[in-house]
Order: sequence, then C-alpha cells, then structure tokens
Amino acid sequence: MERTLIIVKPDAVQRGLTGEIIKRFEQRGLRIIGMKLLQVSRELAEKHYDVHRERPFFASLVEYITSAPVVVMALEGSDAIVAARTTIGATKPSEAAAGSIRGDYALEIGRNLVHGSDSVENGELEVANFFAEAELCGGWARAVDRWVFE
Ligand code: DAT
Ligand code: MG
Repeated sequence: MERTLIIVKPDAVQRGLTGEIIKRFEQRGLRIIGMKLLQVSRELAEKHYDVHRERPFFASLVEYITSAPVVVMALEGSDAIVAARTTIGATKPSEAAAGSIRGDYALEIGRNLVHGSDSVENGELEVANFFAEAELCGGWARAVDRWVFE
C-alpha cells in the first residue's frame, strides 16, 4: 500500500469543489486515512514546496497555498501515487486530460485546484508534514476493500 498527500487547494475550497474532489478519490477506490480543514502557515508551505524554493514562481506558490483554508487528505491504496496523480491531471490545467480534476475544472497553473504527492517517498514525508500519527486511521479497513484491492 502507498500513501499520498492530497491538498484541496484554496481555489477549490472557495469554488465549492471540495466535495466533488473528495468524491473522485473515493470513487477511484483510494482509502481515506486522514482528513482536515486548515489554513496552511507560511512555515509549513515553505517546507512542503521546498524543492521549488529556487524557482521564480516560489513566492506566488506560497502566497496561493496560504491564502485561505485548504482541505488535506491522506489516502492509501495500491499504486496510490500514480492513481491519484492521474485523477488530478497534468500540472498545467489547459493541457490536462478531460476527465481529470484539472482537465474538468481548471485553466491556469497557478489555480490548479489540487496537490498530490509525486513519489512513494514524498508521499510518506508529506503525510507526516501535515498529520500527526494520532490523526491518522492507519489501520482501518473498509468492508468493500476486498472488492477494490485484489
Ligand atoms: P504538481 O502540482 O502537478 O505536482 P509541481 O510539483 O511541478 O506540479 O509544481 C508544484 C506547483 O507549482 C504546481 O502545482 C503549480 C506550480 N508551478 C509548477 N510549475 C510552474 C510554472 N512553470 N509556473 C508557475 N507555477 C508553476
Ligand atoms: Mg508536485
């Protein structure tokens, strides 16, 4: 099982797309093991986006993610990293596949609605950055799991 951190970004929350976005991950079969609403601090934002620190868009990225509340989710599943990123769609929404979240609801890279971890290692690190272990229901199983996971 892999873990991925999903952030329903401020634009998605403001636009009332939180439920629609959660629904897509649920329908995909990924298991929610943690979820909360919070306003990201500058410190946490800079840590989360540390790999982009030297990029020209870093300041606006931090500004955007800290600008209003977000919903963060920790999801678990087989191949969760790739599955979630496929559901999210390409970074640049104008090029994202129709049927993906960004392809259906977004136009611009700086308003691309949702974050998903990009590797197994980053999934673990990012979930730990946003959730205390006690906030995660790591051990639970759904009755339907045997119909989703082979
Ligand atoms: P993703 O969010 O698809 O994982 P990423 O990790 O490469 O994309 O970049 C993180 C965020 O930074 C991305 O969601 C939007 C912003 N970003 C990336 N590349 C950008 C660019 N060339 N111009 C402006 N913003 C960019
Ligand atoms: Mg990324």
